[in-house]
Amino acid sequence: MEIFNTIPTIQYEGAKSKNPLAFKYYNADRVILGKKMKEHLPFAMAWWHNLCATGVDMFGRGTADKSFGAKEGTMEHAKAKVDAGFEFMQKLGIEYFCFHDVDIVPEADDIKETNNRLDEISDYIVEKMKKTSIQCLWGTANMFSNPRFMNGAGSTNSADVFAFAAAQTKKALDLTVKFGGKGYVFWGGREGYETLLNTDVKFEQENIARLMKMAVVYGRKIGFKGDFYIEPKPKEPMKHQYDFDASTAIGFLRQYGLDKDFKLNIEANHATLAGHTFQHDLRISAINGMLGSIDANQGDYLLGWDTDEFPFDVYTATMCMYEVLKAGGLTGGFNFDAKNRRSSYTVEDMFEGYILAMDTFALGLIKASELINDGRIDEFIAKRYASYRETEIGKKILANETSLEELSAYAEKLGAPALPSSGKQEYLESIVNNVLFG
Ligand code: XUL
Ligand code: CO
Repeated sequence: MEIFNTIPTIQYEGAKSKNPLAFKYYNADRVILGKKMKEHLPFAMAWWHNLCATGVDMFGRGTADKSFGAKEGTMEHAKAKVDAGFEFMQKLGIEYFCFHDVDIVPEADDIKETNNRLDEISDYIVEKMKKTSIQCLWGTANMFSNPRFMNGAGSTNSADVFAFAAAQTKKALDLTVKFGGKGYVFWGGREGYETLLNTDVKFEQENIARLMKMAVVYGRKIGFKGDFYIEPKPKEPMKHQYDFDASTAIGFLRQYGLDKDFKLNIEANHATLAGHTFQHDLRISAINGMLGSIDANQGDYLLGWDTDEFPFDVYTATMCMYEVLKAGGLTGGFNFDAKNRRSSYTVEDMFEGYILAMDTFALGLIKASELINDGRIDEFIAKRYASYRETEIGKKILANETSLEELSAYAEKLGAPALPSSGKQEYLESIVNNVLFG
């Protein structure tokens, strides 16, 4: 039975189309830099926002009806969400989904019962996957919503809660493998703290690493060949989240010997909450060989929290795709960890959010490829560091063949060095506008 019966399959109609239910820029088979758009942009639907979130906020209950014709909190509802999700993805041409364990079934009081429900729903999902060839991008365990996780999961002060988190991680890994998922995510959830007056940071961080190591051992044992990911976020829900940003997460992974199995899942709105640009965290991940996957959304510069908006900012999407293209693509994909605004509560809004997001990233891809083909930025950067390649002293520095003594003797002879060449930021920004707007 068709659930979204007022919505057609969404087609590419081109930039001149005024049809709200059509793509203006996302043309799946269009080839950009030798690859189809859909190969550059493996888009994923986030189960939680799209099929579960109703627009509840601190001041009011939900506005959107996500019952899909079934009673909330039942297995019938869980199945209706599967039906709705697969129809939604098919109508948009989305080839992947991402999920938390408790997005796909209502959580029971007892983990054995929750796991039985997960077995039942995952059989149902696998059937749908076979029929549609839709795949799983990544799975994860929700170890932050239930009150037992108030002090964290891996970082909790309770050994029993730690054991419970391990049990949920095990099951979520089983499901990810059952779905053939490419990745497994650890978003820090409540792994952080509010005050050092009650917190042993070293103890907590070591315990998070223990949980992650057990996940790697178990995952590899059951045949998980994909990447584990940390998804950095600086704050919210905790004041101090341990996985603050890409640099912090990379340092943590290296410290605990997890860097061979883990990469990062970079979320735009998390990077901006950390006081970085999205592009910054992508670059830091990429240069460390850890750019795995992306949670594609955007925040609001006027609001200091995680608003998870559908991406609309073409400059940001362009610079994101510039990083992705330069990194040679993602091993993961683009998960729209985004939700409609509370007052956009209709079924059309659900589709229009994804159309906006997919078109924004398609535009970003087109414009990033144009920036690369234009070549002026690459050329400028290459010239900017030329003194290291073109002068004797520069070559020595790069070859690690000099010392403070030698450089100090050189500096004395030099007197005052000439100013370095101009950074030309305004000129470069005008190139970006020129490429974007012609
Ligand atoms: C929270 C967030 C999560 C993770 C998965 O800010 O981004 O939805 O992506 O747990
Ligand atoms: Co996310």
